[in-house]
Amino acid sequence: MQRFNGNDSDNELYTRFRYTPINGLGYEKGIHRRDPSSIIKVGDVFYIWYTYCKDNKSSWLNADIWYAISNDGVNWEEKGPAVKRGEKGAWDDYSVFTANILVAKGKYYLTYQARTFLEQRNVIGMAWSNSPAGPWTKLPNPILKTASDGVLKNEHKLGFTNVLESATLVDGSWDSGAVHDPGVIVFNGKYYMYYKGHPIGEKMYADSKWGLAIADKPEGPYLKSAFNPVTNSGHEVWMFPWKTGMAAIVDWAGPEKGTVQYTEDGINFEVITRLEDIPPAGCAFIADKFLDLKDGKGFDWGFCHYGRSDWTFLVRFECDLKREKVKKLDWSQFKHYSTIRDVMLNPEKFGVTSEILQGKK
Ligand code: AAL
Repeated sequence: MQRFNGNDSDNELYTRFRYTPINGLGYEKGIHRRDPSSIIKVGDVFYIWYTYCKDNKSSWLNADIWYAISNDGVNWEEKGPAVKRGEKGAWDDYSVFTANILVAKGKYYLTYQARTFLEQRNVIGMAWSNSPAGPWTKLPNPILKTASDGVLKNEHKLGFTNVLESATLVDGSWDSGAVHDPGVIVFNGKYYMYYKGHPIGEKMYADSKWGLAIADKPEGPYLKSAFNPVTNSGHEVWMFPWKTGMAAIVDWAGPEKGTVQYTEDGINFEVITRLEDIPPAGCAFIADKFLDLKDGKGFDWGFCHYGRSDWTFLVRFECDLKREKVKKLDWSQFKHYSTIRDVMLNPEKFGVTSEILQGKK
């Protein structure tokens, strides 16, 4: 009890997640939709951006950034490309993907990953617009790059191969292999871009952490923090204003995976609670994400992706991370309680059918 810091029911950053299909952006053979951005509301219309890819060799390379709109958050209309990859020879000529949105000073900014066909290490690009519906103007140069140390085998010749699957010749620092999942949040009058880094090294896929790069203006320059990495864990980045600071949902990689953390200054993070069944690549409708109010109120719905089917698709979730909202904590709200993922995936292997697993005859 000495290390007991409160009941889950009293912990404002504790929640369970409930999932429902999205009309218009759900499973579709032949198209990957993945890595959704934060959702914004402009007038009466919700907007979301995501990776759109028709290549079944990878769900994020050979891709562009598309967007969709909705009036109710459940029924969505896909509008088409927002930012497309560049001409052959450009630093974004192979893929633009994993976008996030920033709204600042009456303009809209998309931050995203970009790749050429030949260079395995990706960069982060930015495009801006006067309207969430575009047209988007790309900044001429990347706004963030990987650290340049570390050496990959055949680094400039591998073409399609993902950096995370390439052989390492020399280990590099924590964000030498990739700078991923860029997302900007307005904090203390500045633009705090959090991103995920992978090191060049044998275990680069497992050892991701998050970094911070700060700018005075929305379009940068973004300077990497001297305190990087600011987390010791975490895969897809998910930050939101919370009370006077910010909260982070730290998923999937590292000793503090599956936690919600709080930071008062944007640099020092502490674990507040643990969560299960976290939305993969989750992003939410965070109404105050760019307002810098020092009174972050949280959110109660968003999007994520399901990435283990032949074609990746988007899924909606509801949760109880909105301050002062009564939480739904009953175990029936958490359908994965008392389950095992491998059994759910292949029930026949365990001598049952999926109907039996769902409690049906
Ligand atoms: C996601 C994100 C980045 C990676 C890939 C597509 O989980 O972390 O976007 O590059 O997978």
